[in-house]
Amino acid sequence: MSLVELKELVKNGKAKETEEMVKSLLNSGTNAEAILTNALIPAMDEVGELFQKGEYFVPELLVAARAMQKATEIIRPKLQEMGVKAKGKVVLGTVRGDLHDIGKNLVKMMVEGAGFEVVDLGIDVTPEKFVQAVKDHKPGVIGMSALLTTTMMSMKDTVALLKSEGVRNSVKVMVGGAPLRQDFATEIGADFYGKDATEAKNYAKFVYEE
Ligand code: B12
Repeated sequence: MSLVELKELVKNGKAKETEEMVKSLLNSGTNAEAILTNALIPAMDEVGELFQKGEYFVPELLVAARAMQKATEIIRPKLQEMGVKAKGKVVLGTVRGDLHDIGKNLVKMMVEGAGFEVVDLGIDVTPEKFVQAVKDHKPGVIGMSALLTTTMMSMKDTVALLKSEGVRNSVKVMVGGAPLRQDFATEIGADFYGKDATEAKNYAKFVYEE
């Protein structure tokens, strides 16, 4: 029973075994922060790398995410008791008119896996809702996802509304989704275009480390 073994279980998406191992590690006195920092986060980092290299596909990501979720459910209350703070806050959503959320959920999983708090606004999120969430939650980053060429333009509207509501400078904007490219992100005034969930996570880390 070790953190190395736990990391392997999460990487391989063994949810039940992950849950049991986390419980027994806690019972034997391993602290929750060590479990998060030395096993769970590195596991998701490796999962992201395997995905980028083309060795893992969406199903492997999803089972790893489920194992990670089981583990975090158990340790979250312990972390709160210990006063461990999230690394930062990220607001995520799929844009107005768009119901595709598989990619957005993968981004959520990687960003949460890296120790951030994620406010997930779900699908079909209007520019008004994004702006309201920025005002309410004061995230360092917002991430918008779009899978339809027809809904991409809503990202532009959101950036414009952030500006006209005077909150554009308080938050970094990242965008992603299969039909997007860097030139579109640049054109609409987003700060970052990420081609996958790992890039999203790395950008959130970059923003909070700056
Ligand atoms: C699954 C799917 C659906 C499901 C969605 C289920 C769900 N809960 O998401 C359902 C059946 C509901 C659906 C509906 C429709 N779909 Co659809 N759908 C797809 C499909 C097959 C897969 C999309 C997917 O999940 N990919 C896997 C994920 C992991 O990839 P991803 O989203 O790109 O995310 C990755 C990156 O892009 C990035 N990323 C994503 N978001 C973000 C955000 C940030 C901030 C960052 C940094 C990175 C990032 O990270 C992710 C992980 O690495 C695609 C075809 C395809 N093969 O892509 C069509 C597709 C997207 N759909 C399409 C269409 C047309 C539709 C419909 C209009 C069909 C219809 N006539 O009803 C409706 C629209 C509904 C709506 N209003 O949104 C077209 C879009 C064409 C276009 N260019 O606009 C596609 C391309 C199919 C096609 N070839 O025609 N769809």
